[in-house]
Amino acid sequence: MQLYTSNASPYGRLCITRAWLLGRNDLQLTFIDPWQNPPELEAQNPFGQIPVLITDSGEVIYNSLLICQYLAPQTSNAAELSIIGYATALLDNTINAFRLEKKAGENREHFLIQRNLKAVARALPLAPAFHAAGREWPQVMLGICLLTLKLRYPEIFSAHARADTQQAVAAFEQLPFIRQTNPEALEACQPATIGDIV
Ligand SMILES: N[C@@H](CCC(=O)N[C@@H](CS)C(=O)NCC(=O)O)C(=O)O
Repeated sequence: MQLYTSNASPYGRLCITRAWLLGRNDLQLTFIDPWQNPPELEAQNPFGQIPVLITDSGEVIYNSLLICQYLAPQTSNAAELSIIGYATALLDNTINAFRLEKKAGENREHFLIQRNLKAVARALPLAPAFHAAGREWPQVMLGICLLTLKLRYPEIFSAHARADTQQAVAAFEQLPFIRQTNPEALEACQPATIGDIV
């Protein structure tokens, strides 16, 4: 199996972390910048986005949630889906704003950026309880999404996240598997497979 991803993509990081926690050491990693429109990526995903998983039988799956589900098929209960839904919306709102600001060069006052960031600010005090030591997937996913917000918009995170959330995220970002999957670590290491992330 092969995963197309990028060093900086939080969606790719979800898939890498999921595979790492599952011990899928043979999963091959190809790092690629989707914003350069690489033909190799567009040949696999005509929408030009990462992450993309190519299964051993040649099926192509794009969308991080579906890739994570494929890596470990399991039924989630309502409480778990509720956390996954919150984490997904938090990440999507964060990345939508960041993309408009940093990729499209829009002003922070752009109404769509404001809409996304106000939604994040409203949602943060209502975040599900987060436990840095938890290894259940909804908790790990929530941690990665909260950490992405903290990295992209630290002032919003510190102003609106509850104290317990901030403490747990601070502990989470020190965990080895989180340090090893941050953008700088991946860029430095360029792991060829999940097993190369040590
Ligand atoms: N909903 C998708 C979002 C994937 C996504 O937005 N990927 C970004 C990188 S973080 C990308 O490929 N951007 C290039 C583009 O949108 O053209 C998922 O969960 O996989």
